[in-house]
Amino acid sequence: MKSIDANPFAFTFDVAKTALVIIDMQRDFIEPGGFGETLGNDVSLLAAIVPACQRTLAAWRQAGGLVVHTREAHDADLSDCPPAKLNRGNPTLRIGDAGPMGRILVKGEPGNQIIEALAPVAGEVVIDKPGKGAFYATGLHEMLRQRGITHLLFMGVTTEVCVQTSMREANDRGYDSLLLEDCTESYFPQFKASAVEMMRAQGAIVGWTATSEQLLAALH
Ligand code: C5J
Repeated sequence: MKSIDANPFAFTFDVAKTALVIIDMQRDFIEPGGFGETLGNDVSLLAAIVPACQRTLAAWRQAGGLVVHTREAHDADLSDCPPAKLNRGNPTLRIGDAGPMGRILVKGEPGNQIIEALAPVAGEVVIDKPGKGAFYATGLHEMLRQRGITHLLFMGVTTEVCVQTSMREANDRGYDSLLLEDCTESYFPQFKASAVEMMRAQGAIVGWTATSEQLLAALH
């Protein structure tokens, strides 16, 4: 068993029963010309976490733990994108529109691929999710249960949207989850800070938080 002096108290886990879940580190959110930028955001804020994510992924692979990558992705006919999501807000390009990296948030398009630095390797799980949460309409829970996974380590973007939603979904399904604070980011720094605080408040009401350095130290 491994233990991290996490916030608000120690997080103890068995690597064999733990998955690293990397939320939506896809070009759509991290690179210019994707969905994130069409919503008016500065994507360089998110790109800044890539080195810490890379170090963590490399250490987790070395430890032999399960890796799950997610992508926010829709079918080409958008039949899995409800009008409420499609028509929300006032982006310069909507989901399904053609952008500089192909159709926005559509499966198989260049912009929908996980960034090169964190590209999945053979044996890792890749989940395409139509919602913000990784458990909605994906089969993720069943796959994790089949593999005996009880604990989840989260990183990815954005902290208060897809990461937080996925951690809350995981919590309600009985997983113990830890968020790696320096491996997650928001287009709004104050939203990240609040999301981190609220998830670990009230005795880890949603889950724990720690730094990637603490995880790496525990894995040695
Ligand atoms: C958003 C995400 N923010 N991956 N998606 O729309 O957080």
